[in-house]
Amino acid sequence: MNNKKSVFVLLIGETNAGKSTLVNAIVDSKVSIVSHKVQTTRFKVLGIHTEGESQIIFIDTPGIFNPKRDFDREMLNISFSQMEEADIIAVIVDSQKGISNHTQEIIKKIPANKKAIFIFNKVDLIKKEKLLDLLKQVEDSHNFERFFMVSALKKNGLKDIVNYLANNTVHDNWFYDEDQISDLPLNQLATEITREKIYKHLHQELPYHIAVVHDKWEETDSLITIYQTVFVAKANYKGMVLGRSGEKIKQIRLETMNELQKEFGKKVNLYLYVKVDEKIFQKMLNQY
Ligand SMILES: Nc1nc2c(ncn2[C@@H]2O[C@H](COP(=O)(O)OP(=O)(O)OP(=O)(O)O)[C@@H](O)[C@H]2O)c(=O)[nH]1
Ligand SMILES: [Mg+2]
Repeated sequence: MNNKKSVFVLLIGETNAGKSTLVNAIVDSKVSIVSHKVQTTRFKVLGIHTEGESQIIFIDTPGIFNPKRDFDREMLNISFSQMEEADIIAVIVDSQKGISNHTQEIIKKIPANKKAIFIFNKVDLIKKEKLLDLLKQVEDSHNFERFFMVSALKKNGLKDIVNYLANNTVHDNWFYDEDQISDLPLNQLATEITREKIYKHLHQELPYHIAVVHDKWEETDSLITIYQTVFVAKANYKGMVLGRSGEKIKQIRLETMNELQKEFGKKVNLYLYVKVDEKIFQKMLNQY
């Protein structure tokens, strides 16, 4: 095809707004993990959607949280510095939660001449009247090109976003192959899915003191064998991850294997080791 066009779109918004859910829904695959816990996304992930001549490259960022701790401040800086590089900025909010101070802060940081759109997500959870109210609150805050009201979870309204972006490309070439949906290496996708399952099964603060690291990948025609280490920051966390007689880690492993099998279209065997490492928080920061 000769008229290849593309655009880089930075998704930015508070943690839990549904950024990763939206990217996954548009590219129709899991490229970024999702959970109901805050700060699920830890590093930027690309979700690539190519349709006809247009390639839309979404940059899914770690959500903005209360930047009290260094870790959060670090993530916040990453997102803001990316605003300069993106072609279009998409601010996304959880409509049920409304327009918080954090969201106002995000809006203020958008460079004045940068094209931006606003996405009200989770409209499945609220009444229409409330949306008008929310719209009034942000209408005049930046010169937003368009406002979208969607449910990323139910995949409602996403086509409008895709159409708009496909019509607002800025580059005369593609940056990725037509069938590529992410820039995440498969071994990293695998550690991310393990992390997602750990988040799902553990309920305390614990998940933020965890890192999943890829150790080894072995592949034959019919089987992929993956070895990963789950690092926890304190000795007593190890017991929580393992669960009584190892029940919890067993379940985490099974669910991860099932999902990886679907993603890779091949049988997967996963080995998970749990290790204590007090400096894991520092190591996580070094991943960026
Ligand atoms: N009801 C409803 N829930 C949604 C919708 N979109 C996302 N969610 C849920 O909101 C939660 C957070 O979604 P994520 O996609 O992980 O949010 P995020 O903005 O990527 O969060 P961080 O990575 O922490 O910044 C998950 O439990 C999703 O299932 C939606 O349109 N409607
Ligand atoms: Mg996310």
